[in-house]
Amino acid sequence: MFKNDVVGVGVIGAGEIGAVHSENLARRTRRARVTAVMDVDGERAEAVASACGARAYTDAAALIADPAVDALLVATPDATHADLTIAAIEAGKPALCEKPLATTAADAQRVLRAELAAGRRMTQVGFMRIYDRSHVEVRRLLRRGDIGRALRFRGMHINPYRGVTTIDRVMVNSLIHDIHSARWIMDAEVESVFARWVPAQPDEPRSARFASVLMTFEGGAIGSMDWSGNSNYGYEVTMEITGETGTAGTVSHTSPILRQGSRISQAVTPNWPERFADAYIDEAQIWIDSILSGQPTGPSAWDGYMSLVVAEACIRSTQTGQPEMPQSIKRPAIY
Ligand code: ISE
Repeated sequence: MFKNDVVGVGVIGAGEIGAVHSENLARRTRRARVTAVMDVDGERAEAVASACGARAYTDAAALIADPAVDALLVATPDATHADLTIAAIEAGKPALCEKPLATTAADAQRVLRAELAAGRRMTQVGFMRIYDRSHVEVRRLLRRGDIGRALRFRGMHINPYRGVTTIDRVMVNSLIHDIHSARWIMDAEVESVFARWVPAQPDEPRSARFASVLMTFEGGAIGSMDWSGNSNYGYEVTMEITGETGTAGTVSHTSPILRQGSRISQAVTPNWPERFADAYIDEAQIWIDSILSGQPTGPSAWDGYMSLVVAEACIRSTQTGQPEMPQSIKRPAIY
């Protein structure tokens, strides 16, 4: 099926994350090559395509139909993710869809229906933190029983300033990572959420500077997620699990600790491409290997859907001021 046992990847969306994935797939991933790059901005498509030795497109349907494209990487604006992923499924081509899978749970459900019609999982969702080596190590300790039963999840997600955003977009686009991390590491669904936030602009009540979410999980564990949209120092993501006999947490930064002039200091990653550079590389390799083996792996469309179900419960909580419970459909057998 794959010429020379190499997967030809069509990248849809040549923006910041699309360029990261294109570079990784073209230069750092075994048995993959970028054969096509699409962007509505023809110059941007051409720039990324030429760097990969690929064909440039401005039309997604034409790229998806290209016989040199065996699989799709969807890296376009969030609102287009579901339609493009469905188009890939209907073309019989697996897709790695950047998070979020959609901007609503109902839209993500359309992707579930497309996979159910195809009779198999064909989509991996870009929750790349589960490939971050520090996150992988925490999960290994937890699964080995080193800290006993997981009782509490804590997620911290600190962003540098990238413009004013709303609390609704924070839940769907940014905290969606922490929601997936919580479900993944706790191996449990979220039972209830209580969300509060601090506006970034006093005259824009749903603008977001900080947000905090309290969570309960099926099985009785609890959790919290803290988000910032303007750190004034860089980018920091941590995940910490407290169990019956101890706590396991990720390492924020791996840069050297400098002791000098009566100060101790450590460089902080400026943003997500730097902090998760290795995770994106591992994510791409695992995705390509899963395509070649025919064994889907990683976050599924179901994970993409459930993360949005929880994100929408968080949004409801910001509207009602009360705890809210995620409401999902029954999990189909293929997931
Ligand atoms: C961005 O889209 C990402 O996926 C980053 O991982 C996250 O930290 C950031 O807040 C999002 O906007």
